[in-house]
Amino acid sequence: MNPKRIESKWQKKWTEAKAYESEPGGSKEKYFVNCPYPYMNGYLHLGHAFTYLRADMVSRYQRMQDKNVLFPFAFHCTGTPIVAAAQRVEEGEKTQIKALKQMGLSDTLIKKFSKPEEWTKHFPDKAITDLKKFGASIDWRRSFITTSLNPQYDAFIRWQFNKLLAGEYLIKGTFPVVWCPKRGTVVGDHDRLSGEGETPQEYTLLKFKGDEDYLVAATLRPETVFGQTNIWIDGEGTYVKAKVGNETWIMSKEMPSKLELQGHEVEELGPVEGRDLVGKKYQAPQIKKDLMVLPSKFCDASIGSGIVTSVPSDSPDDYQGLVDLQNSEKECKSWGLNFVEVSKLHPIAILDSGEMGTLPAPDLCKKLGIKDQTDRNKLEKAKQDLYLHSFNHGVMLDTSDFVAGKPVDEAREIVKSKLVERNEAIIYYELTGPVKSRWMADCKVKIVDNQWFLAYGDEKWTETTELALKSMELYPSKARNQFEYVLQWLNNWACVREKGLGTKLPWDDDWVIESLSDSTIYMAFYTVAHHLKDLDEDKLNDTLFEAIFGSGNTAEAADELGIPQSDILDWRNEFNYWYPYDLRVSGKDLIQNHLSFSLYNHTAMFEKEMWPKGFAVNGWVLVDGEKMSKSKGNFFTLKELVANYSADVVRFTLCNAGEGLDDPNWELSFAETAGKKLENWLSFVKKNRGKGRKESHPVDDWFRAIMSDTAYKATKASDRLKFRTSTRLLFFELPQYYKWYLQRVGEPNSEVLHEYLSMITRGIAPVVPHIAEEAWSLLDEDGFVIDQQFPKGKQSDIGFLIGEDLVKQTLEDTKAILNIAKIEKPSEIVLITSPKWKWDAVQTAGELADGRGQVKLNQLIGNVMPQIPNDSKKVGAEFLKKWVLKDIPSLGPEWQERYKVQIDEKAILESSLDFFSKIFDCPVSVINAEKAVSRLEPKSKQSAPLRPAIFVS
Ligand code: A2H
Repeated sequence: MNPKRIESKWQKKWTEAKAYESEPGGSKEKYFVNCPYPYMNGYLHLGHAFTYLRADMVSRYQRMQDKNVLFPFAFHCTGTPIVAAAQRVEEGEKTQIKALKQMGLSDTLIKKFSKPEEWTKHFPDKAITDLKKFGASIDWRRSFITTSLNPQYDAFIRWQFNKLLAGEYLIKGTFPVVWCPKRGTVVGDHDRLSGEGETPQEYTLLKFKGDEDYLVAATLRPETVFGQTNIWIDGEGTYVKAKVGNETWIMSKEMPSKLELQGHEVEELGPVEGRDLVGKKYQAPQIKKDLMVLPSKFCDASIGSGIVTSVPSDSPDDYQGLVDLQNSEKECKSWGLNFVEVSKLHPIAILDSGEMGTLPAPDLCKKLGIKDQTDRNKLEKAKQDLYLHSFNHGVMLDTSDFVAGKPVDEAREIVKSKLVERNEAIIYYELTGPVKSRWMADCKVKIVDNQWFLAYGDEKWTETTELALKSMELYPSKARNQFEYVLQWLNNWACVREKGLGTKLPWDDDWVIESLSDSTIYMAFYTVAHHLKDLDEDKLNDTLFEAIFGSGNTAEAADELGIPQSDILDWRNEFNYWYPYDLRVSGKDLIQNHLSFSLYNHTAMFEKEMWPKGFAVNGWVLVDGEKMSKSKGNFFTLKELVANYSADVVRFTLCNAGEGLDDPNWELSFAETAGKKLENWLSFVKKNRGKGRKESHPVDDWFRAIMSDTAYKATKASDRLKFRTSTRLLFFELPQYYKWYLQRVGEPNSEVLHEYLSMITRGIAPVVPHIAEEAWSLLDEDGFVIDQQFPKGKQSDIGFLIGEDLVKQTLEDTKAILNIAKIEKPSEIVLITSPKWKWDAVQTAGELADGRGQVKLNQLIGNVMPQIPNDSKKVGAEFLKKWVLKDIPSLGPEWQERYKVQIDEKAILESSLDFFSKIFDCPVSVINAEKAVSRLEPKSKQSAPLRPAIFVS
């Protein structure tokens, strides 16, 4: 078998048949699935492939559920990555050129890559080829690229932004943003080399008044100013003096440039040694007390202002710093400090942190046994615990003046405003963590004026979006918490940039819409993209888009644009037919931005009936348990994988990699053997098609039931996108049952065999469509397998399935016993089934079991013993003990289910006696334990329901 030949054969046939070109209409239900378009600065890789495969499997599965499915695809080019990379090529930057070389691009081509347009042509073409070879069931007619390089899409985004502006979803203002100082631009999540998710965080910068200058200290907890006892600096560090406005401030060396970016006029005056500040006094804001400057080791001169206000009641660092000094007169002396004065400083209780008390920091430090201020791990933990706890539970005490009695979260805002109002503090921003831009510069916070924002922080808009989320189906459903959290926490989003590819703001040419903001409703664009391709640019305006997607009048639009009204109506109907989309499949990293933004924008742009119906999120692909990365050498492009293994093997391995929110794992060993497994299936089909006996056998019905049950379970799993489970059931477990079936019947029934071949072939078609198509053709069936029904089934009567399990288990047990007893040729086998009282006892145990299936022995004994016949009480007690302590733990969580029906074990085994006799070549009989005569009696005690005792001689 040559898998590549098979794959290209079927791909060609699908294309010729236009199998994936979806048209609206017909009697079938529609199903629209999509996934985030990839960014076009490289080839598609294993990570993309996983998400796209999931979308493709859904698309194929839904099609086999008799739906009219649409699965479109497009390419994202917006933003700075492409421009930045092109510029690096232009500058001849070595790493960038090496990266392109590694992608296999020729030197002549690389030269062309100094133009961004070249990227937007080259990579989409390659991605289409790669995805076609991967067997993706995409309607390629609807593909497009983003940005002004594509006039249709460009006009669509302009329409969106005009409408957002009119609806007041866009606001203009002064906001803190993440900024690249090298390139002079805002840096969105996707413009970063590292630091995705980091944002500006607000601090209150407290001002401490001295004789000639101010010390400034950043705090996250302005409400604690009432408990200030001293000021911390890094005694070994160097600070700077700078003129800020018309005051002189002392601060860290890094701070002046940060203050400048945040709108302050700053002039550096010269260095100040931390050592020279120690012992000086400055007047603290709010409490107006002169506080002493003390040295500390925890205070980092490079973070914030490098100066910290000390609140030992509520800050573990501050408390421990103080204790350390108070424990060492020598240390105090070495800094020239008055030890007695330092010893007099005590924590002041300012707020009640509930169960953590009114002096939580001292209590916590003592409880955790913190050695000194260098005990960082413990201190960090203490800080974290306390910070959250106080915020959620703290209430201000009477010592805290105008906020006494208020909860901490409220007090924080009030104190902050008061201090700022009185010019005792300013608002100041730091990043929550380091961010490196694509231009390899360390980013800072900048306050920008006249910036445009999408008002995701708006309460009303958020409420509507929460409503949309409520009505959605999420896969897996436990992703809901994350979405709810993000909607709560999302703030206004800087949606334009000064640079990069994209669509310009319709009313202000200076701004380009950034990449997470021009990608929120494009799923709607797919529905008509192919119709708009040949339209003149002057017809691409708001009137047209409003008529297709909004409340515009089609007749008026036709008139204005000179387009036949019937065309516009068709397009509008096509949008109405496919929309809303049923499912968007994405990596879980996009929950916090793209997916949530998309939901917001849908509620702003469309009527309720058009809001998305489902999101599916998945983890990030690991390679043999490790993160994929170029430096580790485990980075694979889709192209090379398909070339190495064949599409179906890559699909099969990816499908097997995982299915929930956890990171899926690409196992190389699975990929190595998957081809053989698929090949074996083809050979099996070839060998077995058209075979089988015509007569029926009692066990045929059992196998039919197993097939139906498997199909039922596989459908249930696939409905929830659990294609790994579904494939395991159909491709790995069902064949095990088939093996047993063969063992029982010798030759399979021809209808059963055909159903078996057909079922597995159809069942694996969403995952490995090429092999499935080949197998389908071997079965001489009509049409493509991709257009057939996914196996349908129903949940089988458990009693029926269990009967055969009993036979199978008994066979295995008998073999094991003969093995242990070292009997090669038995002369007799007697199977002894359980007396009724044992069944009754086990069923009672099932009723008493808790959620995890566990049973309390005493309770069971109390319930069951009175019912056990007198002559069996002793055996009964032993049986119950063994059942609870040994059997239940080995049976698994929902063991009770299998004992709900008291099947007639004796009758079932009796009908299989021929089978047993044949295998063991000796007489085999069954009796019930109640009838066991003396020689069998000792053995009979060991019987349990579904596990007959076995006597051999
Ligand atoms: B907090 P983030 Cl009551 N070096 O203020 C070390 N720590 C610094 C610092 C620096 N250069 N600059 C600021 N900080 C401290 C009050 C407070 C603070 C209380 C309780 C907890 C607490 C009084 N000290 O912070 O992780 C400042 O101390 C615990 C989270 O760097 C500031 O708020 O963002 C906090 O760390 C900033 O922490």
